[in-house]
Amino acid sequence: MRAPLLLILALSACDGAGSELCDDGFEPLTWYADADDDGYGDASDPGEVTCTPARDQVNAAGDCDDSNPDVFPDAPERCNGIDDNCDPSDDLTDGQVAFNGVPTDDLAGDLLRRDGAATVTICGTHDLSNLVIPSRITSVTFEGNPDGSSVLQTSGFDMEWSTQLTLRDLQFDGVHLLFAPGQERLVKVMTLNNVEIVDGARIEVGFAEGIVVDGLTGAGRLAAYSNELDIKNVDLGNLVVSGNGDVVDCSAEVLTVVNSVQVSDSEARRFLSVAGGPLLENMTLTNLNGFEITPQGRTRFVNSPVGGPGSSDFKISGEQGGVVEGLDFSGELLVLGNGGSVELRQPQLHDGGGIRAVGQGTLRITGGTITGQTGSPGSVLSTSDDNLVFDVIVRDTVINGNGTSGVPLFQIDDRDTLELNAAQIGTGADANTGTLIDFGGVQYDNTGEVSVTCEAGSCTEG
Ligand SMILES: [Ca+2]
Ligand SMILES: [Ca+2]
Ligand SMILES: [Ca+2]
Ligand SMILES: [Ca+2]
Repeated sequence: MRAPLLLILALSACDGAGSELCDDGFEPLTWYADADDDGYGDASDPGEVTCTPARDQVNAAGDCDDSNPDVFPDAPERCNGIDDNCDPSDDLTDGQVAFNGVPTDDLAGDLLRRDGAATVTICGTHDLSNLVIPSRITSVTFEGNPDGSSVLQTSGFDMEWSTQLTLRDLQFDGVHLLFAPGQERLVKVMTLNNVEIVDGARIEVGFAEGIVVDGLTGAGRLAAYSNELDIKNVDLGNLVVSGNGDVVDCSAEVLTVVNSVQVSDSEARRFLSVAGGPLLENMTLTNLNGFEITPQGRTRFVNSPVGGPGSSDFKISGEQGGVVEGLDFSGELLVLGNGGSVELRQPQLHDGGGIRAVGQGTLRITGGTITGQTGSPGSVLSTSDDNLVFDVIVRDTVINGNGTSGVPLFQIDDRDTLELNAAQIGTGADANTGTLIDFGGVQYDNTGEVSVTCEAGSCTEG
């Protein structure tokens, strides 16, 4: 008896008219057009009561800008000159901060009262010196305006402990020391995303498990003491990563630099001194002045040219006994022995350069190509005239001169040794002297394939 009646009710309800029930037994809802797909319908839409809403209709209203998916009721209020949360009374304006998207005059109190993740939005310039970030705040993000107009000033945060600290879209103007003697660590992962560290400012991080830098500029300083560094899009004139020579227990460190440009200034040299072997990929190192690296372990260059215009010198120090792999270099390369050894694997040294080995140590060159004859004192490879012994061992390497008449390919001090093993003299050697080895004023001529050992003023072919 009842089944036919229910069928009739259902059929009549689906026309949306009256207060009758829909197929699912519920009353029809009011639906609003949501053109920007943020889940809130256009505030100006009076709505449609229906059981069968259109694809772009939602049953929440109040979107004050249905063309902007970032604007809707309860959206975080940002420093952007517009009302993000459809509450015109609390727009975030210049000189204000917001806590988790809500403008506040009591940031310290908000942090004390809450736990979990916190986002502090900075509009304009703010001094947040001595802000206390309690340990219940597990993740804190300081974010500004993507246009770079937000400035975070601080003489330091008082962080008890947070698993993550993020700085995003702002200028950092102050000092922040994220480590303290006697404390194991204050932050687990620090992320810098589109941050400018202004001249004179510095961020120093210790005991972080990871540091992620994606978009860093400015003349300030980042000094990091971390187990693992993942650095992207670095453009910083005064970068110090991985310590200043007194890094403790750096053997586990990993440094990855990808798609970065223009690391320059002498301070930047230290970021390559990473024990676990930094990987530098798709990176350009130019304008190097006194840039010096002390490789530890294996430093790898992948599609990352070094030197070129504006570079006055580039030094590799052997004191840690490291390997430099895939160095793509134009300029004069100074290898400082410093009592240790440097190994260049598969180097590509271009015209205009040359290698000068200075001091005491060992230089091994394996594979690759060395071209150029304009380095001091004019040879492709030379050792300094001093009282110290430098051993140079070249294996499976193509050596090209540039054809300058009378300039020996190798200029070796008579205290030093040179071993050429399956090295190949390639193009550009002068017809008369291109394969000449000047050994302490005594010259030896080798033609074609070279397999020769010179030691203490004498060379033997074999
Ligand atoms: Ca909407
Ligand atoms: Ca919207
Ligand atoms: Ca706003
Ligand atoms: Ca608002």
